[in-house]
Amino acid sequence: MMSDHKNVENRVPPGQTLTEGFPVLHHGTVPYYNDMSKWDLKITGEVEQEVTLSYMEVMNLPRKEYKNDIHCVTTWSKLDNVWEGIPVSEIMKLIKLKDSAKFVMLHGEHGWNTNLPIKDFLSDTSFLGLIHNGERLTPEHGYPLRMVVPHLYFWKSAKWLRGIEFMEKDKPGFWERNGYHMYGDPWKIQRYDFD
Ligand SMILES: Nc1nc2c(c(=O)[nH]1)N[C@H]1C(S)=C(S)[C@@H](COP(=O)(O)O)O[C@H]1N2
Ligand SMILES: [Mo]
Repeated sequence: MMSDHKNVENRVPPGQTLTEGFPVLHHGTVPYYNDMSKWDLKITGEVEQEVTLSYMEVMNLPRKEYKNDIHCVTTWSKLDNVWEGIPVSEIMKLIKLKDSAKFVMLHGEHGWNTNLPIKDFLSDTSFLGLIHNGERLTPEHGYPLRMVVPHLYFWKSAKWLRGIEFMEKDKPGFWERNGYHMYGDPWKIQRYDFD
């Protein structure tokens, strides 16, 4: 996929450098699954009724195509990603939120997590990604399911997504507890908690 070179300058946030590759970045080990009957996606917290979706239930949810640019806090940006993913609105159809739900904690495999305001989670540019540039997510990039929140630094895009927890109050996730910004807007260069 070619970049739209005419507009590249206004698509790259300050301090970022373009990459054509797709770097792999995470804490801990890559999960390899051989039995998807043990995999599920849990929707918990400030909801009327918590929901657990099986792998097949998730795979059968409606999908859409998305195109976006992603910006990693370690300063690489990758333009023109094409994804197939599940709109957040499809997840929201399965639950009834309580009025108290104001923030979301995304839970990856092995307890890794990241927090964001509910408004950013519900943005119609946010989705649960399954396919990137025509290929099923590799284990390194989050197979079978990863969150994608392209308007925030890419660490908010939890790989190996296993849980969506709605919260009343904001709480720091893994990198947020380790000095990173609670919000992480690449256009405001919100890399660290003091930014
Ligand atoms: N579960 C999980 N998701 C994660 C991470 C992680 O350590 N664990 N790292 C985040 C960070 S810091 C980045 S930059 C992106 C990297 O995604 P990529 O490896 O697909 O480029 O994943 C994010 N999602
Ligand atoms: Mo990152």
